[in-house]
Amino acid sequence: MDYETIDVTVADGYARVMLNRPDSLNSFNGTMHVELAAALADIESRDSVRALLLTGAGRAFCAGQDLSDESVKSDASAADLAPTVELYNSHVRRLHALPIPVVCAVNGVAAGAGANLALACDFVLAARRAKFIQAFCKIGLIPDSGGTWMLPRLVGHARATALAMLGTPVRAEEACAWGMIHQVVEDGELEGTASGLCHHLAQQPTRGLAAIKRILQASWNNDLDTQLDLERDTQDDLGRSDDYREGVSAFFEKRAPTFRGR
Ligand code: T3D
Repeated sequence: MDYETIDVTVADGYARVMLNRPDSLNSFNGTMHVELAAALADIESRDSVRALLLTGAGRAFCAGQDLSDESVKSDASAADLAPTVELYNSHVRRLHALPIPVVCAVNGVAAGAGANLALACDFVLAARRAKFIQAFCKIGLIPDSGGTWMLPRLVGHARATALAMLGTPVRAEEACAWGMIHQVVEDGELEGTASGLCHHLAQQPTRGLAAIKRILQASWNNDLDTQLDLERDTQDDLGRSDDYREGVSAFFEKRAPTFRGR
């Protein structure tokens, strides 16, 4: 499919989605919202796509909402932001629920909803030059796109409060030390490292990885007993998968497994 504001390619078992409005730091206008939603739906519908890489074109990952877009411009009357926030909510819900691993390669600054879209991904890799900015407080807003849910879970309440209220940029290295992201990569190596990770993930037992994603998410709302029961049921289900049989056979045959994601 051809898009105007994003580039989408599918190869090597994974999809790569690049936000592509570099002149406005890949901020979201209405078209980009529609196109990202369509691309994610398309990716979700393809069994052959077993990982997703999300990144940005140019020097930024994403500066959040395009503040010059008609949909959010405030004039004398109040701006009606709920419809725009709902668009981000649908992206976050979809990334969170996609039954494949999602890798975000944060190639530069990630601000506002751009930062929180990145944090909604399963693996966040950031170029050393990248910064994460909860820019919302500078314009009188709260961190949206799941920010108020993810930040305290990732970095704890005290740091989440400071990030949200001060909007101070967090450098990639600091974000990694705080447990906000998975890895910092040298600027010129980000694309290669992220592609290598996606290539690896696309050859793994996809159903098993999807179950890991689901069960870790579920743990936030479960007590230990409930989670133990869920682990038992999930393992029981995965024990019937082709990939489990293949993994065990390969182990005893002392060869590399060929997982088909089933
Ligand atoms: O509002 C709602 O609908 C609710 C939903 C909210 C979701 C949100 O994401 S709210 C938060 C929106 N984002 C921001 O507030 C961030 C605004 N941008 C910045 O603070 C800075 O641009 C950055 C810290 C991200 C980067 O700074 P810097 O110095 O590297 O670049 P710059 O010079 O500020 O920006 C470069 C260009 O991109 C510039 O355009 P120009 O002057 O070259 O023509 C700038 O206006 C444009 N740009 C950057 N961010 C946005 C933007 N244009 C529109 N919207 C943006 N968000």
